[in-house]
Amino acid sequence: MKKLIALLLLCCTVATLFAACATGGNTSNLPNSVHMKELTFEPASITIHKGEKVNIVNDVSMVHVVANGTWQDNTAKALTENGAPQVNVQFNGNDSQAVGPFNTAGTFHFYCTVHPGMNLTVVVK
Ligand SMILES: [Cu+2]
Repeated sequence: MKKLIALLLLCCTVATLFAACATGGNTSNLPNSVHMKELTFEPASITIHKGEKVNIVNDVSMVHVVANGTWQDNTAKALTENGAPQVNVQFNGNDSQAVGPFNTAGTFHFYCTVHPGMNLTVVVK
């Protein structure tokens, strides 16, 4: 009987540790996640609710710099859009950061300043 209780306790401890690890470092499955590949955001457009953030997950071992603006053809255009949070975030590879919160409804444009054509649209409802 004592052995059984000890075994149960061990199982509980392991399960608790596992759960803590699963929720600790990995943010790739949070709601409102946008993934960055080599040259693209996936999805390239995301719709969220007012007050929410966008969790940007860099799936590759590359530097990306996400800021307010857009690529038009191969020309980088910095933008200041009313109601958009100011974003200028560097990713160094296989990392993630949340941007926002987005407190104003509207359509906002972000780009990776490093990679031509790498655009992200955030629609806030
Ligand atoms: Cu990039």
